[in-house]
Amino acid sequence: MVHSLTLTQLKRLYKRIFLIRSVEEEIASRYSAGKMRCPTHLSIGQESVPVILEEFLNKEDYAISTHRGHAHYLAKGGNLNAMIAELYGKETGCSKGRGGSMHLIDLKVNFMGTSAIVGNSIPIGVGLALSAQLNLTERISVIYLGDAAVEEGAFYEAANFSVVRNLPVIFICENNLYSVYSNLQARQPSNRSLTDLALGIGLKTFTGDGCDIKGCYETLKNAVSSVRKDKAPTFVEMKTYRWREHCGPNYDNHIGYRAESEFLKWQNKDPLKRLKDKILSEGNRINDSLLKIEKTVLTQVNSAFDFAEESPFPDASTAYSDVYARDPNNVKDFSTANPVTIEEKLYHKEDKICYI
Ligand SMILES: Cc1ncc(C[n+]2csc(CCOP(=O)(O)OP(=O)(O)O)c2C)c(N)n1
Ligand SMILES: [Mg+2]
Repeated sequence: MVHSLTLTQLKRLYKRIFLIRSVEEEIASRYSAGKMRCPTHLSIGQESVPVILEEFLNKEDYAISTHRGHAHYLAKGGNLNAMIAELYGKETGCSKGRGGSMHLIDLKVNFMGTSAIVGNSIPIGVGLALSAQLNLTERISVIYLGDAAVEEGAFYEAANFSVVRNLPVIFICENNLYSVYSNLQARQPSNRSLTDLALGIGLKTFTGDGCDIKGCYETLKNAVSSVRKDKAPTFVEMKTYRWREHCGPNYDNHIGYRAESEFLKWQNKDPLKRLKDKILSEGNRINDSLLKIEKTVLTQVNSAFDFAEESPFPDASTAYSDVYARDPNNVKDFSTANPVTIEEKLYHKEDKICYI
């Protein structure tokens, strides 16, 4: 035993955090090749919260997330190959190549989607909690959000509704201190925390350090129990830090919106490294078993990239399937040799074709 976690549990957590870290490091190293054409928000440094939370979730529970959602999707059990293929815009992607990094979904594991619009997934997650309650299920709904999403009107409306209706919802706020380049200090009064705001709405609240594996485990365990057993809509503020730029694969401390010393302070608290050190302190022979875990994971990651690279792009004739809006003046039907607008095609051929 290390703290209250068994060695088996620690190794399981390590494998899953290592997987997410490796996937995102690989995205970062391959990004400049230009094959992943979507904007990509990495959460390197922030991975432990969703992985530890997953220890207390069931497959039936819902989860919904944000523009920075790779870790949330993978922690919930989202298909890795389909995620990487999505970043490559391929037909085998989880959104059939139409969504990219910010639109991940895997309904098989009740990962209900991610969105580029800050705060947008919050009311949807509360709606999922309402459906769970109305259908008399034991499901809970997990809503991942960033610190900036707490500043959106949608948060207040949805959080208030969840309190009024006592919904089985848990707001997991990953407070990484920044909204793009703006520190919280520039956005909130110094004497008010995000947890205070949530408390004021009537949510049950918890605060924790996302880099402290044991503390994070205890906090999330209690928070999930508060939703599941005490039936209280709950808000968890987890302090964390993104290592790389807001959007893209690079480090950007040199541009001046945050200090290198701040970055180093957080990097020194790397949850993956701390976890590895804890496991290694358990005995001499453990190093081999960690190496084995790492090798298996890296094979899995490489094969996901191979899968994505080898997958076909969606056929041009399907360009208007599964989309909700189009500009009729600018829409071409690529299924014909000489593309015409859909309106022209309908006019000329009187086909009954539904493109939207
Ligand atoms: C409604 C809306 N406003 C602004 C933006 C531009 N934007 C994209 S991400 C982001 C910052 C979000 O910060 P936070 O919620 O803390 O998440 P983080 O990026 O730190 O993970 C902003 C302002 C947007 N996408 N949607
Ligand atoms: Mg943030």
